[in-house]
Amino acid sequence: ICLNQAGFYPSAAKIAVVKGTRNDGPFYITATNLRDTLFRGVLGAAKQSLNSSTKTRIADFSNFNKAGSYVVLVPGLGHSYVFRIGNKVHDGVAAAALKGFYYQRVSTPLQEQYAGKWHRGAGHPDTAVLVHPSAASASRPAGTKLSLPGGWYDAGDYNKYVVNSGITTNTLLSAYEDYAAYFKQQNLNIPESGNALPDVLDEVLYNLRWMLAMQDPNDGGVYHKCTNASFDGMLMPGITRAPRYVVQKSTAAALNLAAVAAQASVAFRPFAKQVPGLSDSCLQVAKKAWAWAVQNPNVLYEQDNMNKEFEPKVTTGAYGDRNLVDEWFWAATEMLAATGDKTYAAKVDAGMAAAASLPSWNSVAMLGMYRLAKQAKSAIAKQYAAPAKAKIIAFAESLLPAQQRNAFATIMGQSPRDFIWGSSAVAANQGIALLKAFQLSGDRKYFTAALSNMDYILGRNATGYSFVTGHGSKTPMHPHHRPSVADGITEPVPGLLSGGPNPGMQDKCGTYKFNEPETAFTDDDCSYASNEIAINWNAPLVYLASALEAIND
Ligand code: G3I
Ligand code: 9MR
Repeated sequence: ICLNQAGFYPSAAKIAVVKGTRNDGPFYITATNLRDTLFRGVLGAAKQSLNSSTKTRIADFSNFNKAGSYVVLVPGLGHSYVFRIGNKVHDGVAAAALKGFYYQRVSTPLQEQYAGKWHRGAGHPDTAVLVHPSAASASRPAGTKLSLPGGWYDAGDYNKYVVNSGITTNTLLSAYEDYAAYFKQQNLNIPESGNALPDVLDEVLYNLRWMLAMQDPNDGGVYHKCTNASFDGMLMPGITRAPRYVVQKSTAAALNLAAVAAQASVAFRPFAKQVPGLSDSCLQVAKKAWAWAVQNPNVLYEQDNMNKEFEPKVTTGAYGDRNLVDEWFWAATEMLAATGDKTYAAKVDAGMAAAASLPSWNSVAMLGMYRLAKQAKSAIAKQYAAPAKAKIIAFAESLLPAQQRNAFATIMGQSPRDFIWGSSAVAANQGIALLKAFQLSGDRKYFTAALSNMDYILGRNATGYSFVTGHGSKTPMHPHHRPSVADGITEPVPGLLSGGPNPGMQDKCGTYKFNEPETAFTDDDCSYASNEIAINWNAPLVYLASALEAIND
């Protein structure tokens, strides 16, 4: 019996899914003593999943809305985990997902008063990062030492990638822009809690300062990543002393930094007292990165080619996007919003024709649509708001019909193609698109649909896992996350979103029990393809959970 293991808002749709079709009679909502029956329903018709051989029946108890803790009981089968009905059922997940970023901080010790039993020493200092031969320039020859401390570890590995930091930081800043009041009252118990910045901006700042430093001030170009030559072993951060490098500059990195720095210049502008000069520096950096990209419009990061030419070979994550049309578009929308300058309009025009699609690290056009639909202060930007809004709503609308056919009654899983590396983030990003449509249209059906994907992430899925570490009754205990593997603590670092089912199973881990799209998941630390964690997956979880809380409030 699969359900959202955190719970349900009193007025929301409430669905549990019974796997298998043998039971077809009544089901009950009982108190946690399994005796006091509070609601009786009848299981729905058998459904064949679109994404595996699984068959299900749906237990719909939406009409039951009394606050409390309960289980779903199916005679002859058993009962579900305990769940709650109440307001704020996702408040804890929202905070934990954002706190997850604190645990990913690279160059700072995590003190016990903030990190609890997961306290640890500082990770990589990154104060003497070497310029890799692929990145050598006249002013910074190979071997030059750069100071690039801070930022978040990308994932279960210990490297820092500008491209993936881009969408991540954008998503967190957008969450703040869209639901500022919610974030202003949030206390994450991080070292900066209690200062005049909302915690979400303090956390973003920790990464932003590193991103800004990835620009070469001599020419405005941006190094693609700050990395070890090869992945560190499964050890605590700060233990290994392998040299760190910046590799070649890339257009994708320049455009990601331009977009994020432009967005940050707007977001931090009201906080001139707390972070003097930051907004202006961000805009300077953004303009210089853009100018570099204009001069170098299609410098791809092709790691294999780079390794044919330069030593040492670099074998860490590539984030090697080959199509930059969407990066140009996104960066142009942020530059336009931050400056109102019509020089950026040409690239916006060029990107407007594309159909809206789900955002991911290598497909960011939708981030530009979100920007255009929202922030239109200047006359030149205003003209794009209506078409962008129409595209976002059309995209959200296209997600809706599959929920009826879906054996788990979620938006996630409208087709097997939803189950890619990091599928949990597909669910979360669909949720964001739906909430954007809700914000733009006021139509509650999009909110309801987004909530179904929160249900997916927290347990109403074919694996039965809540994919957020530490949040739910059945959660990943062995994520591919170096600190969680190496720290000797039973529970993994909390608030991290596991990648989720991925039939690609590229890790060739031996413990997958199932291999169909929605079941190809194994809670094993060898499984980086289904059970790693990553900042670009956690960020949409932060957005989704926080927005649901803010809207339901
Ligand atoms: O773009 C193609 C698409 O055209 C094709 O239809 C599809 C079919 O499989 O594949 C698509 O490429 C995939 C690509 O992601 C883009 O989605 C690859 O198969 C897939 O292997 C690739 O996975 C990426 C993975 O790194 C391996 O490169 C993940 O998106 C990405 O999240 C993951 O990121 C890693 C970093 O490299 C290192 N740090 C950890 C992080 C998370 O695991
Ligand atoms: O730990 C790495 C993980 O963060 C990446 O997502 C993954 C794919 O690039 O690679 C992992 O590292 C593995 C490497 O690719 C192959 N040897 C085993 C490494 C992990 O144990």
